Amino acid sequence: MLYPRINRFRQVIELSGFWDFRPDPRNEGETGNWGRGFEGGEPMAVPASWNDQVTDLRDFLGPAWYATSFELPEAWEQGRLLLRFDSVNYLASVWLNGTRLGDHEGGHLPFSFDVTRAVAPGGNRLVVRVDGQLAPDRVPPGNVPADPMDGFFNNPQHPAASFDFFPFCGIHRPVRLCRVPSQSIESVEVETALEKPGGVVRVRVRCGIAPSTQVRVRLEGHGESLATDADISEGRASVSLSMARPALWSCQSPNLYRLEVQLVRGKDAFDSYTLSAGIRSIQVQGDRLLLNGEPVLLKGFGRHEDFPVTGRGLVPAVVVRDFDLMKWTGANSFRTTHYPYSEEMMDLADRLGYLVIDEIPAVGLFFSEGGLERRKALCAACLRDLVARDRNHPSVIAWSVANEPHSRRSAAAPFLQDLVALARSLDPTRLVTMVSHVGLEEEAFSSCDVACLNRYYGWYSEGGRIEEGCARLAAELDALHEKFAKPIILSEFGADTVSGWHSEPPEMFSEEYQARFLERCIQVASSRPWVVGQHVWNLCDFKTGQSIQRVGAMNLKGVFTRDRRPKMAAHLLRRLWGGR
Ligand code: GCB
Repeated sequence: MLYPRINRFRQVIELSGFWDFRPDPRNEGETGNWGRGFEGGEPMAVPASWNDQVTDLRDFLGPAWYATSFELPEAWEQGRLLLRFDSVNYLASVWLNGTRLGDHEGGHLPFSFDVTRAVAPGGNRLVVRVDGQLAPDRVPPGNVPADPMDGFFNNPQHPAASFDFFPFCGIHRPVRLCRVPSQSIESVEVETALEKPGGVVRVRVRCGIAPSTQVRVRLEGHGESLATDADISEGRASVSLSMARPALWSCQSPNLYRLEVQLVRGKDAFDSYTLSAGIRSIQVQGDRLLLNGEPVLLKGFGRHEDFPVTGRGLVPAVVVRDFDLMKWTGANSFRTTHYPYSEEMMDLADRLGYLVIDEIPAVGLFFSEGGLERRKALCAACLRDLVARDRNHPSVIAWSVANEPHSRRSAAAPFLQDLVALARSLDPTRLVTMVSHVGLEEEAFSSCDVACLNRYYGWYSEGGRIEEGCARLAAELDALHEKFAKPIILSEFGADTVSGWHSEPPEMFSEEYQARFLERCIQVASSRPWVVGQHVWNLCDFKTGQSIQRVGAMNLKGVFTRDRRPKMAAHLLRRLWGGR
């Protein structure tokens, strides 16, 4: 689904602002026809989570109703109108002027409705029902029955998520009304490759079929200006553009070209879509990870879309701030733990030269109960939508199909292997991985390009004994490498740390302990050339549910606090990674 753009053929109205909001704890709204409109709404900011805006709603996960109204500009009565939601967590049902447009399941990916006929020339009333409750048959799941095989995961928390972040709910990213030509560009897929004698950019376009139309593709930048036309057959066209000496995209030089796709009839264009294209290659060769043919080490973080008051809502300033903090530490990479991030964040990753492991919201997957087929179908749908959304980003180097699935059950390996195979078939140009906490027992590692391992020896085990923890980490990394014979990313390691708490010698929860812990883990990883990535958990402290594991309902493993102030460990990383 194309990200909305404004140009001479395409217009966008953003519907962000204060919407009317009404919780529906007794689930009366559907039978009471609240889709037509409802009384008694209170103001609620969109985009943002509702949980931290209003005291009484902190643990309320829905259902709840949002409503807003808008008038259509006169000039918009021509063309096709799409209503696009960038992210609503978790289940969204949408009505326009009393007509139910449809539903969408899944919290972090965009969906849209064609509202050309539903929209009225005068006033319009848009109503959205959001249900973010936790249930075993959702992805990610919640309220999962305890399983003796899962040890750590049986720690109850409130709300009962089976993942370690607060289950924020609401309309989390912008809602936009988009006007496109009645026959328009529907999708653009860009693939780049380094082939002798230079670089190739392949572009596939899908569009509404318009008679005697051609697709024109123009690539500009870095002293090049290439253009080519292609015929459309059954709504599809593809072109290849070659360059002898392309300006490659890399972390140090995130060179981007401007790629414009037009639909042309005769001499006249009637639709246009522009995006940035970066030419780079990514591959695994033996034990090494190669970017543009050169070994690369991923230095960076897991992160969360999480900020005070706005919860999981998109705050563009926080996106900029987080890139600034990462740059300051010298990081060049992150994983979208544990769900797809905003499209705005992915755009900045392209511009700023970050290498991204892009993850579907398959966190806390379990395999002991019924409902496996439904969970798998939801994961597959997320993967399809994520690849469709993010495949044009040069920053994305790998797809991650799961984080810490409860893989000790026999149903896990085939489930995960099928997802890995699906990712590969959707996009053969990138790496595919999954993130494990069972290590040597993770059978699905054998089908991945890179094995991602989360480890907290010296924290959840070997507490207070960093050296013992690191010895165990070293031994396990060696065994894993021996068994799977592929590069490994240490995809999480970290220690909860109360900002301002000090102790020497270092004790758990002190800034000294976190700094020592991270330094030693990084030494273990760095002394093994086949450990091609070190992602610290976490960039910033973030909100979780309540449990005895989480002081003040916070995961405090950030090297920055939730309001983005550095702990000692941030300064350490900056020294180790050569930050600015
Ligand atoms: C993990 C999870 C992450 C948690 C982290 C922790 O392994 O992947 O979601 O937040 O551990 O801090 O326990």
